[in-house]
Amino acid sequence: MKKEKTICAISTPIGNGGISVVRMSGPDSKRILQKITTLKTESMEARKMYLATIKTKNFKEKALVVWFKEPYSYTGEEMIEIQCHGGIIIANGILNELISKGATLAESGEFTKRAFINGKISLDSAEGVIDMINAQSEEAVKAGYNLMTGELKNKVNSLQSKLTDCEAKVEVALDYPEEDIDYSTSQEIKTELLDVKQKIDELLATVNTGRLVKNGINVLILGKPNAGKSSLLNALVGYNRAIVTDIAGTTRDTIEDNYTYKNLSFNVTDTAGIREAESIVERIGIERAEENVKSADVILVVLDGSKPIEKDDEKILSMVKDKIVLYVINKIDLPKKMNKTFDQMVEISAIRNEKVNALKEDIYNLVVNQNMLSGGLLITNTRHANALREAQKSLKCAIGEIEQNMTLDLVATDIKSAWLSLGEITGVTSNQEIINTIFSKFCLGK
Ligand SMILES: Nc1nc2c(ncn2[C@@H]2O[C@H](COP(=O)(O)OP(=O)(O)OP(=O)(O)O)[C@@H](O)[C@H]2O)c(=O)[nH]1
Ligand SMILES: [Mg+2]
Repeated sequence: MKKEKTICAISTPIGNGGISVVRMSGPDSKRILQKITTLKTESMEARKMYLATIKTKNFKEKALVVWFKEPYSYTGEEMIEIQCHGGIIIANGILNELISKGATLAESGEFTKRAFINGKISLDSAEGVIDMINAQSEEAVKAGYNLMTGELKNKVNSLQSKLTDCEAKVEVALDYPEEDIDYSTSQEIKTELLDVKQKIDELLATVNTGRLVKNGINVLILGKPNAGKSSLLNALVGYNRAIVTDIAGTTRDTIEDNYTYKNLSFNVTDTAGIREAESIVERIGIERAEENVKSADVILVVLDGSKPIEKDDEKILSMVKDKIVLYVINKIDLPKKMNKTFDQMVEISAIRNEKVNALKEDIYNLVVNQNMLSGGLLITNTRHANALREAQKSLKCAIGEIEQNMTLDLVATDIKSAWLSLGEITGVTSNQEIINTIFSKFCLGK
């Protein structure tokens, strides 16, 4: 068997800080460490921290060193962690020294990939790790944690084992073709398949909430020029992100920022005021605003409350049909001239920061299904959702075939397909290319 390379990387962010962590994983970890320290690595005990002098080509450092014995480590291999003083020069110097003594610089996500290959974690758990790291809100951390600790994996494994039982029953019947499969056996299989299908339905029902939790809620601000859109963006994010002037057409491009509310992340996009524009730059800006309508989870249509509805407002009202819309009547500090009311309407003053929190609450209530935020399992990953949908399709076929008394070979094939699709979630049936793509999106040193 080919000997694995020993890899190393800096696992902490590059920059000044209290400490930096340099990690090494692979069969030569301890030997390589020995070459750069006076510590007697032979007598090290696993998972104990040692104060060691580290010698590099150009400097010495006092660092804390831990050895993890195979297979009791993150990657499942021999591992060394060196906690040195924070700072780019020290961590880089140690890293280069490890490389000069035989280690190889790790690729992005290679530690976690090795953990997966060595059976320490499933593919979905690995994705949970990266979701935890990239989380923009506390709810996203919770969802990542559930994934990382195997909630989905356990569910998928139990569904797969139910399918294996069904398949076994079908195979038995196939082995005795002279005896027709009796009605009660086929009903039994059907009931079990329906049960698996139902459980997949329940998981799929969480996809939308899962996406909102993981990626944040896309809030798009639309309105005619000078309605106060950029003032609203600033009020929502809590600082002067966008330029505000009394000149109509101030914002030309889309401007994005985000805020958190009730542990969720909201991605806000301010846009160019919509009107019949003469300038090419402004027209492109307006097109961009229009393109954003599709991917918005909620649209805030900002109307100037100190003016009656105008032609430009009418155009905007027609653009947002079929979308979740909240009508924001701005400038309530001025005498009211707005002559129209809406079902979903909030009156605010963006520049005085009045009722902006109430608006945040309304946005939250419009898009968030609170029942689904009880800390339960959410499907946050498109790859998982697609695998579940594929499994669902195969199950529907299998159930239909049983109902129509079709040949059992077909039923067996479809049950197997559903099983294979589910296996892609945990990685047992995923191909190498998919696995490589997933890990390449990880950060260096993870
Ligand atoms: N009185 C009052 N004026 C406001 C309020 N919000 C915004 N304004 C004023 O309205 C003008 C336009 O504000 P912006 O936030 O730049 O408006 P906008 O919709 O982004 O405009 P464009 O970028 O040109 O499309 C500025 O002079 C703001 O000070 C408000 O709540 N009350
Ligand atoms: Mg603006």
